[in-house]
Amino acid sequence: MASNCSKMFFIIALVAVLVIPSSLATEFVVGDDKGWGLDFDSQGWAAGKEFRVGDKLVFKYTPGVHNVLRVNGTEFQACEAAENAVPLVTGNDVITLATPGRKWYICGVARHCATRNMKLNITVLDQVASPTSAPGPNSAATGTSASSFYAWILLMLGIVAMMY
Ligand SMILES: *[C@@H]1O[C@H](CO)[C@@H](O)[C@H](O)[C@H]1NC(C)=O
Ligand SMILES: *[C@@H]1O[C@H](CO)[C@@H](O)[C@H](O)[C@H]1NC(C)=O
Ligand SMILES: [Cu+2]
Repeated sequence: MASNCSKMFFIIALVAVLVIPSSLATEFVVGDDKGWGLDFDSQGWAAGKEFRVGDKLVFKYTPGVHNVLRVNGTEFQACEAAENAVPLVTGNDVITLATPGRKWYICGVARHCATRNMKLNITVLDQVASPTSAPGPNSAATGTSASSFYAWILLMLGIVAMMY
């Protein structure tokens, strides 16, 4: 028969399973308190930060004054996006870093990129493996996040099972 105690553990386990994977992702506010603005110190801001798949970049600025364009390396160097590129314009633009590799962002308003350094390039790394995830025979480098997630579920289910 389920006691109050085991019910409590079940709830704790559920919360852990739901909360822990998302807490591994980091949200980076570009420019921190200053936000995304003129004379952006790209190198300074990015220095010492580790960007990983699943993390988010938040570009904060006054709408209409700036915008955010995702560009490639060539466009970044030239400070010019493709003709059909659609800028993010809300002033609170959230970009989820979905794939590893180099990423480039510029402001497309006036000549903010070319003359006021409104450009940001980062390198996104693979998701970090959780120390609780035991590497299984089928675990690939890209599968570490999913397997640590399932390891947590198994662990929590095990705890719940022991309570009954
Ligand atoms: C970047 O995008 C442009 C189109 O705007 C394309 O012509 C160019 O080949 C791309 N460069 C790279 C390195 O992907
Ligand atoms: C950003 O671009 C500069 C110059 O192109 C390069 O030296 C730097 O390594 C890049 N940074 C990242 C994080 O890719
Ligand atoms: Cu701008």
